[in-house]
Amino acid sequence: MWARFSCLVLASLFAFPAFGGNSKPNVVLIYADDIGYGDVSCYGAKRVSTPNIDRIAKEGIRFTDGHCSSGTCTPSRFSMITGTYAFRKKGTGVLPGDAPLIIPPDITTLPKVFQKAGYQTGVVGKWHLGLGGSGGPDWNGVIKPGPAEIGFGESFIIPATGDRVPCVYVENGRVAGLDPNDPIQVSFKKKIGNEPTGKENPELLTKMRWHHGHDMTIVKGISRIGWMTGGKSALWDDETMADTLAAKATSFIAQHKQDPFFLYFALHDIHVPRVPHPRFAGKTTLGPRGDCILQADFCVGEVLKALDQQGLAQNTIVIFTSDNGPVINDGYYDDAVAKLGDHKPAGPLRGGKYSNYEGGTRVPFVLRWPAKVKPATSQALVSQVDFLASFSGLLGQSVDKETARDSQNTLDAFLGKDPTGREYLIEHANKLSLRHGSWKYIEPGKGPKKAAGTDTELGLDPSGMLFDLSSDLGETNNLIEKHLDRAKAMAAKLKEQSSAKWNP
Ligand code: NG6
Ligand code: CA
Repeated sequence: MWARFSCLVLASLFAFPAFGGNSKPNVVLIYADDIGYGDVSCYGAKRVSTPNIDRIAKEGIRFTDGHCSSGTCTPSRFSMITGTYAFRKKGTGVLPGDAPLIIPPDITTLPKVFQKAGYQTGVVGKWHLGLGGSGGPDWNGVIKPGPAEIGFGESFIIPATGDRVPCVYVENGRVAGLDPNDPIQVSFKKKIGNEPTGKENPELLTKMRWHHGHDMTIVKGISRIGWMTGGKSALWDDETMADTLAAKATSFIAQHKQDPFFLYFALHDIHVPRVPHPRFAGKTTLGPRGDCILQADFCVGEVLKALDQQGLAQNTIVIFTSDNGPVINDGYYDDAVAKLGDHKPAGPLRGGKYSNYEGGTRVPFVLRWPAKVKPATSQALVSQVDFLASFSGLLGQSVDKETARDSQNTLDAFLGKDPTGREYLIEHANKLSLRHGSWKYIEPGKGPKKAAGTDTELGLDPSGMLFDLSSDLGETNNLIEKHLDRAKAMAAKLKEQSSAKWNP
């Protein structure tokens, strides 16, 4: 009997090495949309206060050099879920709302790592990784493959973005609240149905006017990207989106309080269209963009409250981070530019969403695990692409290097035990950059200095750029000529690390 007992003990130690047989921690990954490095108060924002995000930072670790993989949403999410940099695979840029699923269902993914370890897994919120097979999603039937096929046992998602049709939630593979007598049709190529559009009927834009793009079907007073018709009973309300998502997230937590669980809670805030609930509207001086930051913080607070209420806070890892840097005008007249004042959405960083500068991928990144992690600030270079290998390490699993090619086990950095983190990191926006310690090399790129429409600095220079972030965090002093040898060595390293394509 003792032999059997010790075998069991050994087996459980082997299975959960990092916590020596204690119960497995839950993981809640809260993924904000377009929230910049300087948009939350624990990173220095003064014009908006985010007490719940700040609470995670205060009770956990605040990373000052934490990154998403890309300057836009789809590739950042792709990298985080697959452990492979998105730029290795074609077709992983910002997707239309009717794109097929871009993650092959037969590879290891972040949620599958948890499933394999016996976790219940769920995704709530913005998806934007495509749905359905090569023909795209069947909006009026069962939508698959999708979240379930890549490892999420439960799902309640916005198919793409708030500014893309169809404006409906998809719950466990079906459009929620759809009346079969009013089927949905969607197109991103041509007008479909007789619904008014932002281009033809600007007088019907009761909530917000478009600035660039976003002139297609009007849904609930806002014109979007793409055309849709039908599905009236299933259309979401932009004002209640955050509450709807937060309620789904907290009910997932309550339902699974006895299980180990992994919840990927992908907020819609503060992506456009920024339509806060009336209780947040006008509560900052920054207009809807700032009000939606309050709303994002409220959602974080709902999660923290649910964990407290269920007695789960101690052994739950909560991460809050963002999918790309900030943008002020992303296509609607929503006062974000007019009311910006002295608020600095990227804090001390240059650029933002779409940009090769640090503002593109260096984002708020905080992690709390009261049972194991001491509160601290960490300067370690960490990336979301490493969640897959790091949680695999935590759960005693090996990583499939054939598929999760870029994910490294940086668990010690995530838990505050390693102050350095990654040796190298590739950042991706319209071009690739390489980080090595405090050095940053941006490969040569041609094009305008600023993006049309958004007015974001893109970080393009035909000769490439080199910065020493230890003395020049704002990337104002291009050292490429002064340190040509270093730039050449970094260019060679970047080429070596980025050239492999990936298409399983
Ligand atoms: C761009 C949209 C922008 C936003 C972005 C995706 C236009 C002109 N701009 O194409 O508004 O939707 O795609 O944002 O259509 S992301 O955060 O999901 O990557
Ligand atoms: Ca985004």
